[in-house]
Amino acid sequence: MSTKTILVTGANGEIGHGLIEYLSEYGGINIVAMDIVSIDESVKARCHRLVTGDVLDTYLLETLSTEHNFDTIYHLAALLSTRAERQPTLAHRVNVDGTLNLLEIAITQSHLQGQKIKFIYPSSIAVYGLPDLETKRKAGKVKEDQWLSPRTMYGINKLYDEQLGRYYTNYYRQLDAEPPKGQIDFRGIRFPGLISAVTLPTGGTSDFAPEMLHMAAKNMDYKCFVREDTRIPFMAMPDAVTALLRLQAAPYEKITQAVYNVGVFSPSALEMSQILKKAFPNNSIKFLSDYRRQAIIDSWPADVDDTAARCDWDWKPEYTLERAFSEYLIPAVQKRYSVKS
Ligand code: AKB
Repeated sequence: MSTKTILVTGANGEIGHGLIEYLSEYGGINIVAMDIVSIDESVKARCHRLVTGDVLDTYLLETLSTEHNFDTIYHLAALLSTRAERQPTLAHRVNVDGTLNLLEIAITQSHLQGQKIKFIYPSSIAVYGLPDLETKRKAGKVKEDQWLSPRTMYGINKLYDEQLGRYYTNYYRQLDAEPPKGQIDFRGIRFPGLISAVTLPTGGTSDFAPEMLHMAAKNMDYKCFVREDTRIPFMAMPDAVTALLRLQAAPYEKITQAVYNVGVFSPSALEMSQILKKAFPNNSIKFLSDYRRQAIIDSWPADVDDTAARCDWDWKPEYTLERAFSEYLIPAVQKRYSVKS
């Protein structure tokens, strides 16, 4: 079996941790892990090479591209929605210019190797923008082409990046005498909020759910920044990683769209707190809505329609709400923080 080299940007982030753990167990893969901060010890040992650097550093990216033949690029680096609202121009640079830089590296790689380079991209439910709660309630499971008027810088960046991916896959330099066709195979997933037992996200707006879990496990009270009736879709981290790997592995002819919804469960914030209360009865969870962050969450759909992912590449989550909490999240955080319930 020939060894493949894979570039992972944002390797030290939440998805990066989970993805690298799985990839390193496959065998036959050299992982080049890049992040702006130095990479955690638990991830380091699993990688072929560690690169501390910025996706805006084109010199660094070009150097990497001369030193490795990348088969696939997982471009995970991004500023999430809450952080992006605080630093919108920085977010635009990292989320959009950074993605453009990586797409250019993928093009260079495909010239060098004479083959298509897979570009796997985590987009987000933040690309959706529902105008009010009544519309959100009526919209139900939102399809990929509905309600695409995001109200956050992050959502706008993600939506535009999806379009860049489509452009680089289908229309790149279309006016050249001999347009170079099909050099990039861009595939994106619009992730819901993600909940991991191992890491805590930073700078997201769906963070209330993982924060609630980790605070409960640490036996600490939590002030949840959204209303009790708040509802957006979520997914357990192992399913998010499986989705990326499954999309990456799907035959080219099966892929019918640049980006896919994947959803699993959509409990309200109150329902989630009740599940946690049963496992961790000693701490309190209070709901003190921050109206600005609430407005962002309210503009995201209550659920998504993931029929296309199910049909095209057999997407099937393993962790339903019940299994996610009882078999993965709660036991893993109990172990992590050694809390006896
Ligand atoms: C965020 O809250 O910004 C992210 C997301 C939903 O993409 N977790």
